[in-house]
Amino acid sequence: MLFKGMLVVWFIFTSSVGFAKDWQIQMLNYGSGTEGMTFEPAFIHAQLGDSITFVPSHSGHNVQSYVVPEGESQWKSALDQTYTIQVNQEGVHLYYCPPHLMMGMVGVIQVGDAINLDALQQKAPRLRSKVALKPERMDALLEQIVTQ
Ligand SMILES: [Cu+2]
Repeated sequence: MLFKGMLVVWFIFTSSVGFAKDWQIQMLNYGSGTEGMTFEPAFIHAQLGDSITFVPSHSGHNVQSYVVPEGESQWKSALDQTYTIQVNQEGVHLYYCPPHLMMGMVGVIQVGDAINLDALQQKAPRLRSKVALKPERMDALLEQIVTQ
């Protein structure tokens, strides 16, 4: 009887949580590759309801959205603070670290399908124009967006 009850509890727990994933993105002065000032991972493909936490593993960083999916609010963290967003709209988030935008500290979160590609393609060049060092890093991130 006790075992059966535990199964019911397990079922309710897993179905209500719905396997939403908690992602972690490190904010780093140097990544695992050769790049300095980077989010790691800088591209993630999340699903609706997932949480994404930015971790200030190195100091001097924060994170701010530049493009968000339609219906989603713009978001911004405080310097050197852990910051979590939950993604509840489909589309692509393009974000950056304000102190290091010039050095190409930019990231992309795709949520489900990339249904806001038009808005993204319209706005991304303005952000890219502020990247002085290796803007092709940002291009490579945008190329990872999965389209149908
Ligand atoms: Cu930074």
